[in-house]
Amino acid sequence: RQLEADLRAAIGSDQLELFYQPFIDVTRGRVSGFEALMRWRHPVRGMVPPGTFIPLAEEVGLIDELGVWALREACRQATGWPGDLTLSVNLSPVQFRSASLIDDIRTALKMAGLAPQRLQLEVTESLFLDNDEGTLATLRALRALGLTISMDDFGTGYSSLGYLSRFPFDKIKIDQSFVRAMDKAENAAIVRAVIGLSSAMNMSVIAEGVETPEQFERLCQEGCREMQGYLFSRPRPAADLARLILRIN
Ligand code: G
Ligand code: G
Ligand code: MN
Ligand code: NA
Repeated sequence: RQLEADLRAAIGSDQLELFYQPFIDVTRGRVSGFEALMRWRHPVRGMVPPGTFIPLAEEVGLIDELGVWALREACRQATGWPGDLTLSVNLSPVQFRSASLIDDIRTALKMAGLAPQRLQLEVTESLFLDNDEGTLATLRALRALGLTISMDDFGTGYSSLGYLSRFPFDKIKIDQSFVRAMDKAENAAIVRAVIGLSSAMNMSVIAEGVETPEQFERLCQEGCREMQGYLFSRPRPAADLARLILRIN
């Protein structure tokens, strides 16, 4: 309860901050965009991880407010980046039940003056547990705004592959659990299959959680052209991004 009250108070205060982790276009060796990741510096508890406060926000009905804050803040910051870089923002499945989601996103883009084409939204497979037409309609409406949608943590959810044919995602993010264990033949086979599937369905693909040169090499051999992970950079505060772009690009 106390944490809930604290979170309520933290929204819009300087306790909440967005960190950013780059996507790397490995064929060109350049940063192609950044994923926004929330951080909460609690005045007493210190850093509270998003794995703790996002489920809490979902549970107590604060996720919409938190999500709107993150969208606006991220769009505002992204207008200061080179114009060819994508901004990727995570969306909770709970936000899809909000009647104002589409408006919230349109407003965030407009307030910041960010072109919709530069925004990517990351959704997870749990979105399809509800499996209703409403989810598909919302995804289509979001895409009609001009932004792109990626399937985050791909391969870890409960859903069937059916939703991939019912909704055309722009990008698949291969979950880090497969990348981490790619030295096992079965996992390498999964990664290969996902890359093949995405190519056959005209979706792009990115590997998450790339930590070692060996994983990088293997993924290159499998034809993976975009990657994200500690090998390139951990999530960093917004103030560090200019230096990070200079270091990599
Ligand atoms: O890097 P990390 O510890 O930041 O993220 C942990 C989890 O929290 C990930 O599953 C990530 O998708 C989620 N997360 C981080 N920031 C956000 C956000 O702004 N919105 C939502 N819905 N999830 C986020
Ligand atoms: O669920 P989502 O993919 O949005 O969450 C991304 C999470 O993965 C964040 O917590 C981020 O800090 C973490 N992450 C990003 N790159 C790496 C990596 O190379 N290794 C590990 N272990 N975690 C990573
Ligand atoms: Mn993500
Ligand atoms: Na992920």
